[in-house]
Amino acid sequence: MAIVNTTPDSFSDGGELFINNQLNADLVGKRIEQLVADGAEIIDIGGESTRPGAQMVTEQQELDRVIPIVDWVAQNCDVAISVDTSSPIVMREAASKGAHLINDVRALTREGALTTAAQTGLLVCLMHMQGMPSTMQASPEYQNVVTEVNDFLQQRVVACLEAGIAPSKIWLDPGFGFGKTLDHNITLVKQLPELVSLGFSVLVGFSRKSMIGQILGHPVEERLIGSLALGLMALERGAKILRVHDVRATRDIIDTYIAINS
Ligand code: YH5
Repeated sequence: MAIVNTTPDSFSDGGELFINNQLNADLVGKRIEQLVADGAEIIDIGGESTRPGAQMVTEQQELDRVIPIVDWVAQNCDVAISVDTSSPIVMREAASKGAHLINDVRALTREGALTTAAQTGLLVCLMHMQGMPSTMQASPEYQNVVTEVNDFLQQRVVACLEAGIAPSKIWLDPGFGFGKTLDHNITLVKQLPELVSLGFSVLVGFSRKSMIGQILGHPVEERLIGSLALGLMALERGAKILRVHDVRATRDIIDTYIAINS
């Protein structure tokens, strides 16, 4: 899964799709064509920055950023489309333009999100987060991070099933860096098989995140190798989808992993 961030303040892929503070359709199109050529199977399009301390975005801003790109990818690329949103309106509009997956870092907890997601019939990725993006890294605390994350996701699965979403359409994600210390993130990697054992496809997102900065002491532009190492460890522990910035290198990791495990 390739990340396409349409927020100008993105810290990890620093507004490269913008000219004069305006999202540029040509740049976005070229970027996505490159991601597909590099071997991406899913394009994850997001219009809200959820990195620690990021600004809130209005629903209209999110629609304006995300929907034209979903529409363009559906018309021009042979790739699955994921929309990174918590907003029912964005979910509905994206579905009408041809999206395949709703990637919600709030696990469909917003008012109306669960019923809307069910109505679209799309795949859903449920992610765990402690707190809200603005404050989540202030002082994350758990009695037992693995059971708390997995129990939360299991509860959201039950809510999805009750709303009429088929189990085959549900993916789970422990939410690396979302209200978690380095210790919490490391424990979640080590014990990923417990989440995998719930029986759903597991997606992980480590790409360039600060847990790699904390392990290696590297700035964001030097975190590729750490991202790949974590990705391979997650595959070994049963993860099925890697959400990444660096598609070509990740494609090589996955293809090598598959060659040994088939
Ligand atoms: C995720 O894990 N993450 S947005 C801070 C960084 C680098 C990257 C430099 N959406 C996830 O990618 N959706 C995001 O520091 C996500 N899983 C799912 N399902 C944060 C992000 C990032 C933040």
